[in-house]
Amino acid sequence: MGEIQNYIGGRWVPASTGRTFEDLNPATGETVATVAASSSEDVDRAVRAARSAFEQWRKYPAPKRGEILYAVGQLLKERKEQIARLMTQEMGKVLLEARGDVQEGIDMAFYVAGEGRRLFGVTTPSEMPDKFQMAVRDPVGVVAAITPWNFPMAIPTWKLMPALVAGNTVVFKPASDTPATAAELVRIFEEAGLPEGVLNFVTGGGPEVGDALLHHPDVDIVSFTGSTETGARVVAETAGKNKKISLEMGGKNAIMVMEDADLDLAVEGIIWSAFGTTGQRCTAASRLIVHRDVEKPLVEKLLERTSRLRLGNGLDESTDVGPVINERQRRRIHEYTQIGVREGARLLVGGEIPTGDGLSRGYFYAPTLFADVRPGMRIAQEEIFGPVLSILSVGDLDEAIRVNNSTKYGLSSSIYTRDVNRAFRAMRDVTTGILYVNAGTIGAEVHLPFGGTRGTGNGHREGAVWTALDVFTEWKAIYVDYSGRLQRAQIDQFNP
Ligand code: UN1
Repeated sequence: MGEIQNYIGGRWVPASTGRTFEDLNPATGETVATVAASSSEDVDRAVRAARSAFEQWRKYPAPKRGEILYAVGQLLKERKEQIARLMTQEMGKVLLEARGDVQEGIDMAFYVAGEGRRLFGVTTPSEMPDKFQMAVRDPVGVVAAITPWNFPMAIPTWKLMPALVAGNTVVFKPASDTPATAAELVRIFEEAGLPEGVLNFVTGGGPEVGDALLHHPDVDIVSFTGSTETGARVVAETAGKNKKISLEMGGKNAIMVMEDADLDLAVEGIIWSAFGTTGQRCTAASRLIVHRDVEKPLVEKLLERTSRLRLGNGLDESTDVGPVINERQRRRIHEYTQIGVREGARLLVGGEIPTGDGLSRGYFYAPTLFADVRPGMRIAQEEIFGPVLSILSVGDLDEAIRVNNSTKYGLSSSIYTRDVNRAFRAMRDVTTGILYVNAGTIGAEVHLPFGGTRGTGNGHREGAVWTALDVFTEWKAIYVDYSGRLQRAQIDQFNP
């Protein structure tokens, strides 16, 4: 069992409160680590450290900033297995997926490292003679990175790495359910030679640490991934404070299966997207929109596969589905399945807290399928964030797309069809930020834009560095007049 402290100005220090909280293993209830329970005082110190490091860091040559990220990538690669095991212990996802989560961090590190030698700006000709002009990206200042527990490595790297390569400094607040993986990442940055104060790490609750970051006058950017409720709070608390806000929130992602689809292929994608990570991805499939001609055979296959899924501790390589993150989330999931039953959906399997061997001490929930779900039902509209799939049937592609697009979220969708015309129609008409053809709703790669429309976000995208940089930089337009005389734009006429 370890102890996790804050990392401020290049030093590991306990919380100013002297208090700690426990990081628990959701599969066993055992303590993984004790963690600093910080307050606004710790946040203030961290923000000051970040602010004073900014002046030097913004002038540190960008290719050299990128080289530090490259070293981070190498260290992550060396420690992949050890970090994955730690992640499974504190987060619960099965080892195979924990390795994937660390791999996503490695991919991000190597990808963004190269950005140190790009950070492209724009040049464009002037309307005047003897005048040069360009636009360059400037770092903004201090970034508050507030991250969720479902991807304890990947999501922090999506935020920290583009922010740092662009020359910002960072205060990183990890989710209180997964601070140990986050602390490993910070230690690796330290080992890789990141200068003091450039990355700071403060653990603790949302009301204490999160709110203090939102209110701090010296925080320039808040990059948040988490629940829609907390995202709304980020917006409310920062209103009128002139901070840049980037939000990545919920999803109600759907897989559409057309009557011409390869059903066996679709079943693989549905099981993986609905029950992988125990349904706790923002991109998890929580709706299946199926053409009624193939509903019966598809649902039979799904039922068969779902009832064979093995629940258990994610460290056991034979486990398919780990626990959910904590008791509060499990209660919420169970409330939703009861709502589904009350709304008149037909519970096909699951909907309960399982009682098998070795499951009693963890927060397990049985993979759940609901049929006869109508588009307006709460289980078809609200994010559940657990292993619950709602099945809706439709008569054609247009209806499938309409149902798909009709929720307040807009993150990920998928279509299974063998007809290229239908695939292209879906590509044109689906309004989510991510769309998969003949694959499930999960599996985004780091170098494409990640994010969603409507209530999923506020217009920003992570992942792809060029879109991430729109959050972490400001454009500066620069005009250089080398004519040696006054040239007045829009007024002086050019005479050849
Ligand atoms: C999330 O859904 O919370 O696309 C992040 C995926 C992963 C990242 C998911 N690469 O499923």
